Amino acid sequence: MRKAPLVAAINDLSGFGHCSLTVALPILSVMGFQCCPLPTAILSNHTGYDSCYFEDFTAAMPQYFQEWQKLKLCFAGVYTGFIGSVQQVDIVCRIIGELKQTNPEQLVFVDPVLGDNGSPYATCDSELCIAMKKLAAQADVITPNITEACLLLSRDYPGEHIDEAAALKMVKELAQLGSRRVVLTGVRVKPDTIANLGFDVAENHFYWVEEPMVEPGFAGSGDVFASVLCGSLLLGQDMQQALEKAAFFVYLSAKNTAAAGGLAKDGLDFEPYLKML
Ligand code: PXL
Repeated sequence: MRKAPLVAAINDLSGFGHCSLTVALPILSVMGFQCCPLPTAILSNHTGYDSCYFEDFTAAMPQYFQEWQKLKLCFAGVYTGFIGSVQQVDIVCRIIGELKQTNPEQLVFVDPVLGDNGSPYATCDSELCIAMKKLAAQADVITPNITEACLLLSRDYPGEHIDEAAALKMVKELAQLGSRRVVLTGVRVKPDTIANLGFDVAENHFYWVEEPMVEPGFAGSGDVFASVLCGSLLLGQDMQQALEKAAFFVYLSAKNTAAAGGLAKDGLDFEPYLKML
């Protein structure tokens, strides 16, 4: 039997609330990868609740990674999510550099987690945005939502509802940050749908995927979308197929979570659908 390819998942571990590593681990596992977590922080639950326990993992990250280096691991991909400080971005950039020496072909997938619905997360300041641009430049794929796109492009947030021309323009500007492919997530061109817009720089080609919008918007939906997209691209699927799979999985999970009365902050109950991946 073939050994499962390794993916290094650099993200926070939030014990409850369906986001970051608790989303990436099951999704990448069921898609056939050994998902190796490198936590950036450990939380009891994500920060969308009234309170949480938070343990910053910055000081441990270099040593933790050096132990992986002793094991001479070869990763098919590195997938980054929530990174809480400029110092952590520097550590992650160094890690990506070292991993690329072992496997120059490795997919570098960066979800530039900075904010949502027009609000930057508490950890996000202008220095972190500048640092995140540096990380985006090292990526093969970046997956900002509109809030994150505006933070990366230093421009005012226009709301989630933007027209198609504005979305295409935004994606092209994001590509100038240096990644080979860009996916702008959560684009609300029509009132009842939610779209994801991909752009491949080398092919100069746009990809557009749309699903019905399910209210309320569930926390961590972007993490579920990014995890499925990352797994699909690593499996060699093309951008259109990968976007469709990720968008449909989020839609199905959201439809059923909403029908069961799930709370927006508890995230997507995607577990019953994992086998579809
Ligand atoms: O899904 C984004 C995210 C990731 N990590 C932490 C968060 C959030 C969103 O609130 O709080 C810790």
